Amino acid sequence: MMAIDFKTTMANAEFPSIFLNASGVNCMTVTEMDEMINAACTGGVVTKSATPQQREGNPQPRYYQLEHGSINSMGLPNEGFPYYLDYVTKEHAKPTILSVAGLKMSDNIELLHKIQASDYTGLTELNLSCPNVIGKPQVAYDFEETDALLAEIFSFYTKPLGVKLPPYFDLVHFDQMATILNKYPLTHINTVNSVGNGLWIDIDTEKVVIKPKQGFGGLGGTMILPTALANVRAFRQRLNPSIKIIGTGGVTSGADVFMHLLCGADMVSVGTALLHEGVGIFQRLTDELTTIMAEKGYTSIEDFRGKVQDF
Ligand code: ERO
Repeated sequence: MMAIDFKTTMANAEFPSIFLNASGVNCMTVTEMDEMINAACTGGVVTKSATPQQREGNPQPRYYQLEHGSINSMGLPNEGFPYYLDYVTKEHAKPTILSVAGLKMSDNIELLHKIQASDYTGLTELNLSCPNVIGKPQVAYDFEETDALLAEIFSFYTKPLGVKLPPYFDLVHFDQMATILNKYPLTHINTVNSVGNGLWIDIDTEKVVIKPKQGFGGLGGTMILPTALANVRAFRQRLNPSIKIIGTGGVTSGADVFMHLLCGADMVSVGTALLHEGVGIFQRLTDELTTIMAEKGYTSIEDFRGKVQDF
C-alpha cells in the first residue's frame, strides 16, 4: 500500500497525522499522554480537560459500554491545571492541545490568564460543553454567555485558542453559533462533545446503568456518528475558512474518518473506540483510510476534504 502523507498544521503546530484522542480518553496521566504521543499514526495528544484544582469526579459507576457506543458521567476527574500545563510546556515529539474547563465563567478567564502568562505557546482548547458537572449547564447552549465569554477572553488572550462544542440539532442554532464564533480569531472548533443527558436502563435490574445524575450521561460512539457528521458539515459551511475543525464523534473505522473528512474536518479524534481498542486503533484507522483513498485514486486528503456532494 502506498504511504500517504497525513501531516497537517493548525495554528503554529505541525501534526504528523490527522488523528487525536478525544479529550477524556487516554489523557488523564503523563503515562497515558505519553502513550498517545508515542503511538503509531497519532498526530499528538489532547489533555483531559483541566480544572483549576485536581478533582475526583462523580461517584462510580460513571461509564458504561452500550451496544452501539457509551454513556458517561465522569464529572471532570482530572489532575488539576498545573499538572497539564507542566506537561504541555515540556518538549514532546508531537504537538499537544491543552484542554481546559472552568466550573464557572471566572475559572475560564483565570485559566486563560494563567496560560497567557505561562511559557506555553501551543494550542489550547476551551471546553464549553461538559454535560456532566452536577448543577452546571453546558455553556455553549447559552449563546449570549458564550459570546460574552469569548469577548472577554479575546480582550487579553493572544495565543492559539479553539473551543470544544456540544452537538447542535437545529439549523438555526448552527447559524447563531457560527455567527458568534466568526467574530473571534479562533484557531479551531472541536465538534462534537458527547450528546448530553442520554439515559440507559438495564432491564433485568430495572436500574439506570450509571450512578451520577440519576443515570443521565453523555453519549458517545457509533450511535452519535450522524450527529457528529452533521455538526462538522454545518459548521464547515458557516465558519470562516481560517477556523479549522477537529471532527469528533462516532469514529470506529477508516470509513467513518473518510466521512468526517468529506464533511470538512481538518483533524479527527477518537474517544469511545480508543477506550475500547487502545492506541493501536490509530494504525488501523490509517490503514483503512489509506485503502479507501487508494481505491478512489486519491493521493492527498485535499483531493476530497469538505467535498461531500449533495443530490
Ligand atoms: O464527565 C466528564 O468528565 C466529561 N464527559 C464528557 O463526555 N465530556 C466532557 O466534556 C466531560 C468533562 C469536561
